[in-house]
Amino acid sequence: MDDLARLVAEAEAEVAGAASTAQLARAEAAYLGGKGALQAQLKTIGSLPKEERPGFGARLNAAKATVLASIEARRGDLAAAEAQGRLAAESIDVTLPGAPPLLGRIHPLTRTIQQVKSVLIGLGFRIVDGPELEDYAYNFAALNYPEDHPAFDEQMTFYVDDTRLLRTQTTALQGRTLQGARLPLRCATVGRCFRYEAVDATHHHTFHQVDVFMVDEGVSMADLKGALKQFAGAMFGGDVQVRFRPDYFPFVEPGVDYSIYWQGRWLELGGAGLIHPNILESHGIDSERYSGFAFGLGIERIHMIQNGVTDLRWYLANDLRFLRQF
Ligand code: FA5
Repeated sequence: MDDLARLVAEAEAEVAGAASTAQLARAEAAYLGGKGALQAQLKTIGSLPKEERPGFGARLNAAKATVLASIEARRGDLAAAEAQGRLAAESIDVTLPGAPPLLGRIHPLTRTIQQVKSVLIGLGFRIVDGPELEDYAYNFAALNYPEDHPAFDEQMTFYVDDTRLLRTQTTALQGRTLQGARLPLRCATVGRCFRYEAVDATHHHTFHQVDVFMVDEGVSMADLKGALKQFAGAMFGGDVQVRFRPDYFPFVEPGVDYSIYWQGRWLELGGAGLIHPNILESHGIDSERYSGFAFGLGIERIHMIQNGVTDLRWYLANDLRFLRQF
């Protein structure tokens, strides 16, 4: 076997043994490429006697054509097999059960807030928002808190600097709303409050309140009781009785805490009363002519009563086992 025949045999063996189109491409370069073994044979022509040169050229061309034909045939087979492999790897079994997308849901407190707002709007109150980072003045001073009164200690406060704090009660919005207000006025606000408290099953450092107040001529405790009865009835359902007991808040006179009779028991809900005349007067409202009521309560407390939740810490825990129940 001469050099040419040996090269063709070698090339064909390599082509037949190529396991992939990439390996085949390497074999093609090794024999037919510019620096390939068969191409190199061209350079030997010069060393041959003149009469042998045409014959050798023809045999070299035939050898290259033979190897090229083998490569093309092998490439066809390998490419088909590789395409088949890709299809198999990427195939999807359409009969498998689908993976259900994880659906989010509205947080129970958000839903309670939505319900509270919609009930209050139905009762004719306008929903107003106030800042969580509140001026000391609105949270305490404008609400008739006497300087150095023990009431300050009742609402342990996160102070941010000398004049600002994290509001301890949504009642803080009252002063902002009464400023330059046109009467009559019926407002409500819902939002987060913060207190520097020991956390337990009924107290958190972060919680939510709703505050409701109205100012008009001749507003009385009877109006307050009526509004509370309507509100509680809409929130809890059924015929709800409301009970007042005297309590002290600097911003109401008289001040009460109120309970509702619901499903056979008395439940304490929050604080209420008639807006203190000092507050009305400080906003230029004639307290001989106008009066107002205010009540406030915890949003968590509402959801706990509605759903029999016994520990308020769950609302901030973000535990899906709890949240998925609502
Ligand atoms: C007040 O905050 C008054 N601003 C309520 C008020 C408004 C009285 C208008 C008169 C007129 P009190 O501190 O009791 O009152 O809080 C009211 C409600 O907020 C409580 O009944 C409770 O449901 C909720 N609350 C208070 N502190 C916390 C706390 N640390 N964690 C969770 N809920 C709380």
